[in-house]
Amino acid sequence: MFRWGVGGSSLVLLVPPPLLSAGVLGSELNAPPSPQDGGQAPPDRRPPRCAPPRPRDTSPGPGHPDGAPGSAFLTEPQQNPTPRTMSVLWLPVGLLLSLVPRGLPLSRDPRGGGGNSPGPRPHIVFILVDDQGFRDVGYHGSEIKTPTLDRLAAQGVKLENYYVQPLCSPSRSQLMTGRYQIHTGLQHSIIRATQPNCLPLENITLPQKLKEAGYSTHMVGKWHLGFYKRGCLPTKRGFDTFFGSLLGSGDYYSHYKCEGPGMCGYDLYEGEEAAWEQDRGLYSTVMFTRKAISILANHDPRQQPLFLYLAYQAVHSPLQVPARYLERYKGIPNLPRRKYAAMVSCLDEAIHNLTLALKRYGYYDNTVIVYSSDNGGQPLAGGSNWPLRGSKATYWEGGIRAVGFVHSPLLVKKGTKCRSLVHITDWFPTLVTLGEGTLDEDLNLDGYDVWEAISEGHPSPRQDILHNIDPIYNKAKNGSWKAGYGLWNTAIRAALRVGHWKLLTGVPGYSDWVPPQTFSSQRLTNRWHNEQVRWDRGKSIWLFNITADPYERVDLSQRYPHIVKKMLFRLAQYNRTAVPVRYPAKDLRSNPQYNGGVWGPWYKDEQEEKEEQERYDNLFTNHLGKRRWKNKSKNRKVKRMGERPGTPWTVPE
Ligand SMILES: [Ca+2]
Repeated sequence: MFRWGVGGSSLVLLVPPPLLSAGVLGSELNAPPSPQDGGQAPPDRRPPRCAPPRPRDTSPGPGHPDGAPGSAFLTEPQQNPTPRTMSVLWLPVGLLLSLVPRGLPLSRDPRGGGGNSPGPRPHIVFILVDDQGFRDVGYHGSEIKTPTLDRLAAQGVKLENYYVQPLCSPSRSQLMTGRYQIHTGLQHSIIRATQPNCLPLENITLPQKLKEAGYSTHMVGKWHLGFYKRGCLPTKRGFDTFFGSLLGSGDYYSHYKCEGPGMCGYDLYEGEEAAWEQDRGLYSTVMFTRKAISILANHDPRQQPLFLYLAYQAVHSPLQVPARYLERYKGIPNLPRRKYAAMVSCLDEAIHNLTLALKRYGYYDNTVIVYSSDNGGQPLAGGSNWPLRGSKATYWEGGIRAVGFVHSPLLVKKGTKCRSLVHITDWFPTLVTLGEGTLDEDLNLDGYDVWEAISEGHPSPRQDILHNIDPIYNKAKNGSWKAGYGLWNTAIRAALRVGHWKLLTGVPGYSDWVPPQTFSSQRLTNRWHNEQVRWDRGKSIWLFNITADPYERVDLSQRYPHIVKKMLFRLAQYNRTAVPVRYPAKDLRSNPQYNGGVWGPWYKDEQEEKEEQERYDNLFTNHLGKRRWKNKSKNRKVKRMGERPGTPWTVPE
């Protein structure tokens, strides 16, 4: 048993039992039992409602007695070409027409179906929650009560093979662009308040595409995609209106955010100006919900489709919550967990109110609600990803496998679970297509249109996910080119999913399983106490069959080296498409004291921007390229790749 102190309390670290037979995921995943691959999950005899597509040559089968993937790994990874648009209506036309309020404009027909498929374009409400752990929703077996989320998910489609990125800015950048981080330059960490950095302007955003398609676009809540110049602000990136914080994770009541000693400022905006008049001590979950409801009330749903991006500050630390929500959780002895649970309950109530408003103001029948966490929970701040491994900021499942569901009267198959791979980049093409916007090839999307997979249970077009390649995290002491068979330097932090398989290299992050912290109300058996925490000392490469072993307990990298090699080769292929990392040094001019006490743009003219761009272009060092040239491997392909342009460049921290 291992213990550490958390806020004066004691957090007990245990290893989960071998694939809980009655655990959270035991009934959620339809994993083929494969004892060799760590799979001991009970077989799920129910027919999958949204069965995962059989990956090309990647699933165990007669041709591959070891479950070895085949030629799919040798295929050049491509940025997703123009995703498919919907080929069928998701509701019978008659029923759709019955939902059309009088006066609603008819849709354009982007499907090339002759232009005779009238129907209202749906309103889209995207709810992004900050740091909600995989287990922190009622329907995943949590002690936290979330009746609204449970009901909305149960009546919609639960995404039970859904992935995001392990941190705030990375997930938000991929949601906004539909592109992997290696293709935007934001592959390293978050965008910090003091950095002259933001989502690069050459990327077209989701609200820009929906606005172009005729939507009224509104953002409420946390941005966290940079603000050093005005061109980075949400209202310059496609949103008609913005009310919220540029950073998030500030005080829930005062809306002040400190980035360090002497670096504090107000962080609440209306449009492009500080919303001082809102500084009334309102709890942000309540304040953002009221604002969202106000937007709904002041828009005519019959005249124009609406896109509302509601990005709550909750349930990220600091752990602050109105006292009345704490009353419900007196039985949770761990204080951070108790506060966190109360914050989730407040959020659940907020979404109940939002749903009521959607109905009251005439949106609901023609609305698609997407609910998603932005990354895994942080156990030190009350979150729980149990029984998944790892936590927020790691590439273990606990960092990237997220709570997510879609709720909408427009879904064809309601009350189902989608077990197809879905990734946060998929919302861009999915929602733009739903909104009948255009998806040009030059968008170079990594996401796929997954609407038919979600709504109708069709196979998903997504076969793999590049979780990330972070060339700045390149010093795993056990990593080497040798460990990567000369194909990849395993000192570099990277993670890739292909079909059932997941490969990790470098240092994936905190690697333990953190159990629920409510021992007084849980029946835990002593057998959990007898297992050893796996520290994975000396390793720099792991392979898991996630379908059979979702808790990443059995590393198969030694057993299946041929699969490892194929996945390493694929990582190297992805790496060739990467752009330089944008991670500039701190700029002290960002201090709010120079900006009227507010976090906000500090670049004042174009000359400054030009100089910054030149610094970015000229000063970065190509660490990866140098390492490749030092590599003694005889693999000619690797040497050729080192010569090619597009190798990630890194900037010293
Ligand atoms: Ca987050």
